[in-house]
Amino acid sequence: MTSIIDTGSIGKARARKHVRSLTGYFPEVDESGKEKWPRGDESVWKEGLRSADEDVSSITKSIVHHVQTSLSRQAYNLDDLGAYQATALSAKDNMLLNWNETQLAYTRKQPKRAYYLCIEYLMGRTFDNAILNLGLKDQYREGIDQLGFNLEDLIDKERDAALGNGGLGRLAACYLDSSSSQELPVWGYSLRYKYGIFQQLIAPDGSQLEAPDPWLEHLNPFEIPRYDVQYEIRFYGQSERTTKGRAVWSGGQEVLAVAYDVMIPGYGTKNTNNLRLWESKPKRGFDLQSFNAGDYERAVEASNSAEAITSVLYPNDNTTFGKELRLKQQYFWTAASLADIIRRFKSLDKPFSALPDYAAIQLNDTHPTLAIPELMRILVDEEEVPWDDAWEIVTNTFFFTNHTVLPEALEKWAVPLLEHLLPRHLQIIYDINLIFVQSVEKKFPGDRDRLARMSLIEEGYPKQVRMAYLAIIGSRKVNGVAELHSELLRTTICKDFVEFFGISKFGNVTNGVTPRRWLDQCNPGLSALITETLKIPKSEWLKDLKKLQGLLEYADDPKFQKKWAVVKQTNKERLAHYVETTLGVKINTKAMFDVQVKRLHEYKRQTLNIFGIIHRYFTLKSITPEERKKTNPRVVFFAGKAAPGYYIAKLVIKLIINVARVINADPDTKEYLQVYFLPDYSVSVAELLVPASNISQHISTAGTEASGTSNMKFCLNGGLLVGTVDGANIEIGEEIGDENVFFFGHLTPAVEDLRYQHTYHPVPIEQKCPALAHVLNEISAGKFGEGQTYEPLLNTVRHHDHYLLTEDFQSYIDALKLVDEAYLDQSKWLKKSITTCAKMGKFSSDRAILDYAEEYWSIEPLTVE
Ligand code: NBG
Repeated sequence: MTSIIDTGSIGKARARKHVRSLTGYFPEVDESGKEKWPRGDESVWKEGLRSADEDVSSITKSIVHHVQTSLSRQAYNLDDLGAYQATALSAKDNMLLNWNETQLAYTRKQPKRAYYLCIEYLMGRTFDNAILNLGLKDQYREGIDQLGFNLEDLIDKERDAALGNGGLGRLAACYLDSSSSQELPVWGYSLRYKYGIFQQLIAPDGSQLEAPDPWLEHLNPFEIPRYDVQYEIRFYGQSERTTKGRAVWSGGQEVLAVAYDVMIPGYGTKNTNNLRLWESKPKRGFDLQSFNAGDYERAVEASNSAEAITSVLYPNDNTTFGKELRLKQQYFWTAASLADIIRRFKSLDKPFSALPDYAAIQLNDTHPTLAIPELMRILVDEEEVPWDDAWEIVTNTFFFTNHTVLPEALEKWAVPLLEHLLPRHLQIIYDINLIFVQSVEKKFPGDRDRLARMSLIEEGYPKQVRMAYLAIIGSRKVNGVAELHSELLRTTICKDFVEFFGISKFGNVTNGVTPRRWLDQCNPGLSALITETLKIPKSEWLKDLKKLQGLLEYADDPKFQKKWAVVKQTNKERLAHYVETTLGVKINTKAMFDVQVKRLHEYKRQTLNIFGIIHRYFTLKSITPEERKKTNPRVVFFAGKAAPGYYIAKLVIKLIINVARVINADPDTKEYLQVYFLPDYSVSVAELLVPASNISQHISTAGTEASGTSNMKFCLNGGLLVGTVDGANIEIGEEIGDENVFFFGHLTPAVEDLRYQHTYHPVPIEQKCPALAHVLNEISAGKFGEGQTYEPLLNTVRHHDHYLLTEDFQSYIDALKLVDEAYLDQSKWLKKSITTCAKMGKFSSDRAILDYAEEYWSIEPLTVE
């Protein structure tokens, strides 16, 4: 076989063949100013254009059409999965119309846009949300029914898009939903991981096992591959300085970033934003020379290493890893996103100084911080903008949100690693740093400690780059995610920077959650009851959540309370059914449902909960059967994943499962206390758990949980909150009244001192907290399986007790006592539950995204007609 190779084209991205601006068309106008039709006969084109399927019969036609064409199947061989796929494709067709119009409107009107850079988006399922936001859920239900399927069964066939670990990624997903719903021009940028967060399996001994999550195994109906949107991304190589602060970066490895777009439909509007995910591809399929020389392995090596970049999501939450591949992911994603943003900006034909008027780039946590030196590189090296002007542009374009104060989550990258992988960026970081520390010296002459504290480079072996500091100095504004957290930032991590820049640079935007998914979709019964009670259309309160306050006047009404209780009971039964079909156990739905679901982490203190359960178990065992009958039966649910390398967190899972095994089997107590660990927690499992809780637990050591967002979801669904005075719990308490929350534990200002005492003046646990000591001793003694297994976990509490379990245990037990008492008076309880839901208006992600839009990004809504 012979072929002619154009050597000039090797390694070059192929030119796009069609004439468009990628996000819509720029129409030409004739002399009179009238828009010209780009080509062909306008009327023929227009006749061919598709319109939305809004009635049942066009919806069914579209579904059948997809069965026949896209899937090449027939009614004879169509299972639920196929029916789901065809239906999802038909919903996608509808969304696409709005998506196209939205992108066209953005291109034409050229508003300032915001770009939300987040390395994780925990989207969950899309189909249900799509038909809800399109306002076509009823029509789809009926159409599917006519075709002989059931909507809920089809919804169940969709796999979660689990491109995130926990709160950070789910928040990003809620914000996209709200940006479309509030008609704000926002795009998300992230990575298209081939494998999302691992699937969690539980071994018979209670150990967590991890399996890959090949979520793209089947067709993904909701993404649009954009093979025509590609950028070349460089790694390694050499950077040679030239003049005027510039350099030439060459050599190394080049890979391609290919775009996949995910449509984000707004609720009750045509506005449909975009989430652009990058996939890595080798620049050349494989090395032809090695292939011809018979070295096939070598030939595919380059291709494998390029594809590895976007193959897996790192399964760590609130911890950093320092691995080269992770740094590669971060650079690959930020470089591709910036190239895309800059290309779009350049098509406007404005000077670079205008970039901040057209683009606000949100750095969500430190993961995209490399965007700062990358934009400097583009402006200085490629566009020849003078350094100082470039820095002015950069510091007016970026915004930075910090999501944690945990030291183990604050990213630092080793200088030698950066130097190897991104030599030009390290030079730029050093240059930024020099100018910065010189200005610090000017403001605080001779304060060398301060210079060392504020430098972007941390001394040590090796030296490290402090990414949070780079994000702070390279951004226009910085914020935390709840009042307490933002205040902690200002007084700890950012203290020196507040003194340098002034307080106005450091704000707060309390997190929020989308009420579409987290109330209407997951709790249709409650949503219907609210609509019927408020006597306004659902679309009104779902977009203006403060309207829930209208429920307050019914909080005491016994008839309303009864309806409220029926909804909760139905949700509990729905959850029990799920548990029965997945775990094969029957659950007492008359008992109080108590839920703690979140990533397994020592600071979140699932330990406090399981130790509390053991304590309760011993107490139940110690009383007479008669006395037991007077207690409040409780079913406790846990769910959550542990990072695969997080040994202590995995031991906690094992302990929970083995404690559950003993307690659930004890004939004396099993009517009064049951414990379940639901494996493989996900957005979809949360959608079942959240509406079913009577209480939920958010019990982190004070000052450690930046915000928490599941607390908001549970409260929005009328579940009461047991919590520490931490993160967003505090603001929830302020909104709904402390009398409706079960708060306990030490407050943030006490924590530092307590830790000091633990280190320098330790008191034995037997003395400090006898009840907890008893629990730990029983675990050691083998009450819940081989005691030795748990020693490393128990020792974290016995020695040092960094997360202060010994300090908070007694008040935790007391708080749960109050919960039991309160639950006995159902009418009062229901009033609390209704009040809680009614006062959750503040915690809508619509409010949060509007805060960002107005106070940070300066972008405005643009309604797509
Ligand atoms: C998490 C915090 C949560 C917070 C979410 C969303 C990280 C780094 N941070 O408390 O731990 O709710 O971010 O802001 O994942």
